[in-house]
Amino acid sequence: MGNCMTTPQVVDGPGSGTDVTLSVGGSARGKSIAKGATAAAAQTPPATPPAGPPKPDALKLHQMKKRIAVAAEAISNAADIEVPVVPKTEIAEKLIAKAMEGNLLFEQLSLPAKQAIIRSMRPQSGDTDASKFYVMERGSADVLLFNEEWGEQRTVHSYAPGSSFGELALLYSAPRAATVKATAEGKLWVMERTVFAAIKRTDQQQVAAEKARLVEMVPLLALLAPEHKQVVADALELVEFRAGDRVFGEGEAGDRFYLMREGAVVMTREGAEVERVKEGAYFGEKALINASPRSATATADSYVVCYTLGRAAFNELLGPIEDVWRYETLRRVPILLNLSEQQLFQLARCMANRSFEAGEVVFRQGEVGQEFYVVEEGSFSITDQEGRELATCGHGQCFGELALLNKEARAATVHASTAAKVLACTRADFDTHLGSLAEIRNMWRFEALRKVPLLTALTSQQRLALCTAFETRKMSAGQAVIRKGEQGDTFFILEEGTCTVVGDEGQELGKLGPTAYFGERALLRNEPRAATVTAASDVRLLALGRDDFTRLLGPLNKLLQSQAAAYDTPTAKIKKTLTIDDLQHVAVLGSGAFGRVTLVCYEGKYYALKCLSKAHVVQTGLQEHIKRERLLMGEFDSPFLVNLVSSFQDSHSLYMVMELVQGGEFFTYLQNREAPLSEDEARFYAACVVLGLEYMHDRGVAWRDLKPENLLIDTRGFLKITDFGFAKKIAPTGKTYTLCGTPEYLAPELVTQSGHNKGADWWSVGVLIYEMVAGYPPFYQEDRVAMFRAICSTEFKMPQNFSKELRDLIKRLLVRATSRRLGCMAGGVAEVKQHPWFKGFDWDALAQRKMKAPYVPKVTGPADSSNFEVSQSAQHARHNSRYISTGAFKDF
Ligand code: ISQ
Repeated sequence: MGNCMTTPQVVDGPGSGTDVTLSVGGSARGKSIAKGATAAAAQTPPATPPAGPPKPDALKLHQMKKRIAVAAEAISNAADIEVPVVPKTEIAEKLIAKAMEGNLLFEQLSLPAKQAIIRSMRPQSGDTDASKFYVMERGSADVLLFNEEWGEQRTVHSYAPGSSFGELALLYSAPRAATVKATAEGKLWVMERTVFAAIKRTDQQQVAAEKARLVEMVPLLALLAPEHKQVVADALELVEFRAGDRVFGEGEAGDRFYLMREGAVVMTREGAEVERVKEGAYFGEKALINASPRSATATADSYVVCYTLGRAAFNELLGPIEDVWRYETLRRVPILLNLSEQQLFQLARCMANRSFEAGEVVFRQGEVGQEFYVVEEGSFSITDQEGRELATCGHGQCFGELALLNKEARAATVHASTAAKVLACTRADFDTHLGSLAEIRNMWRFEALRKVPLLTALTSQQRLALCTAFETRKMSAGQAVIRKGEQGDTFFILEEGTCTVVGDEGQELGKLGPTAYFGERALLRNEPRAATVTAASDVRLLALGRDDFTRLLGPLNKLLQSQAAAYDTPTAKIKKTLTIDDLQHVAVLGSGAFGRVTLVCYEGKYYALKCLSKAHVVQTGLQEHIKRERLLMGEFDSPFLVNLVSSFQDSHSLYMVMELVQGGEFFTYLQNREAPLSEDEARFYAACVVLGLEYMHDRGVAWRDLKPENLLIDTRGFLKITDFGFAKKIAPTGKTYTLCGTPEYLAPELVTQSGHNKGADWWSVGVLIYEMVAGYPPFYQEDRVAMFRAICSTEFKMPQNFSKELRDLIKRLLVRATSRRLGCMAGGVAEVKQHPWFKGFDWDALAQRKMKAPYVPKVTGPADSSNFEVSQSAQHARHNSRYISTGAFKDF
């Protein structure tokens, strides 16, 4: 909605800011800019910004225009982009290198990547455009800016040899808001966005792969889970040494370890060389365990580049390495599978080290079990009464685990078959630190059930009863869970993996992800199965038989019947393939460059119809975004997201029929208020967003476009997330690189394009909460480059009126390092929900929508569109650009 039905715009629209960009059309020709010519884009902030940094007063939301999203062109394969090599003088190379120094965009690049950029820059020729970055070698130019207040164009800055401008253009296509006019004959070097992006992407990927490879080599880290190795790799810092530099000295307390990227380091003991550590090797790793003295002196034998990580940083990220090892062992123990990462760490900390001699008995059959063991080293033999070996148990395996669940007698005897070490934990220890395992397993299931939309109306008591009745079933990819026409007697909830709903001809009707449920209709209505559901991956299901279903959900039969009947309500999918002629137009709800959103009527029910011009989508290269949006919306089903009901297309347009949300845009609501929100009000809205994000993140999807413009208020005052044009599934250890989002809300890792994931959404939550209570966003600067700099250096002022808890929450969300950002660490969304600012907030009541919203919009009937403000011109806007079919939307 920010961009109207905000299909993202690659080209930033006018009025979206005051980026200083080049006016094209001057007489710049050849390799030089002639005196008097107007030339290149100037997004670089003038040394003294003309209007000075805006005062918060000037930023009140109610004076703010809707902010438009930006997106860089996605590069599917950076290797396909040709990177030119343009010969230049040494002077020119040095000048370009100097101009790049201290520039945000080049900061994180490796030396070879910087050199590739310098080599690829070519002399400016012909007209300039907005997708380039320029370095001036000779000449001078003025930056001219028109400002409505001045009523004229003024020179706000001048460029001299060595000046650079246009770096914003390297991020995304920016608007032209100022003119650069040459004042003396000159020469410019130019860099194109796609070339820059290709060099940067290749560099980031190479660096990431190199770090991952190096981390993989260190035996101390071998046990870490892939996501923890990724955390370590991300935290590695680059350091350089000149030949002869001492890295550390013998006897010094070790505080960090090193991974060699380039060069060689010599290790000496009492002056004598003991080892040479070369490229690809590592040293000093014992420092990760403790500060024991270095056993040798390390000296750079040549120019050395290496990655390093300190123990303190490691501990801050993952905790002491010994606990991490224990954790890694524990997470492979089947009985503990359902414990959260936090609980496993807690358990790791409370387990004791025990050693056994070869032949020593750990426990005998018939004894009452008190302890549970995880093998660290050596092996154990499990034997029956007759001394027959039933099994053996080695590294990472456990035995005696039933002692954690009940006080039964041991069923076998266990003795050490070699000298062995174990981690041991008694039930009493376990109960003291974590509570009863049986209860924890139920609690975990309880939490899982809380997320099942069908069950939100159940009381906690009822849900708890369900937990014990569910039985876990595992199925392999390809197996049918239920078959159409069969008499069903089981209700399923998908815990892990994906299932496919299959039609009569074997065609895919839809995908189901974790928390999706199926099979209840056959039980409620005593009908045969209405569809076939197959496991699309290996899945874990919770199964509830007919008796338990009737017993436990029987009292709720009426409610379940009506929820099942909700399949026939406005959020239920429309089965028939619609055409635009099936829908009756009622009103326009929003409009933008791509098309518009209208209120429509179909068979007496009202919907929001988003209509996108195919020509526009193709012109702006956003086909993939739109297809992804359609696909993800089709999979989503949450009260905190706008749900998709149907989609179709014709020769001109793509259509998405959505549930109608009538309370208007949250942005409009904020704008029309006299004052910003109170913290209580903001907490309610933030919580709605947190639940919406939790739903998406649980499915591996990062949203990437949080802002008030993309939040709608429903008739009861709850927020719903709309616009999933930037939403993307990202693998748990994966990252994605293309910049997209709304400048004010971009996380630093998006600005620097250093790879991001769903952690970027938690940064945006920080921006949103700040903006709701302050009335303006934290990093806002008229000058975008200055704003991006402020974002990357997390420079913002905390308003006086923010409570202590709010300050703390914002400080923990607006953290540059994702590994230390709230929501991104081990505890995930729970870290946000449990923050003191949310103390006492009833998350359950909100999830069940049993809470009173601070504001309930006036809605007079199902066709009322009055909460949407649409200009006259938007009412009549037409989006009829011709589109010649290329098959680009065949899967829409
Ligand atoms: C109203 N209801 C649902 C979705 C919408 C998207 C854009 C504008 C209005 C809407």
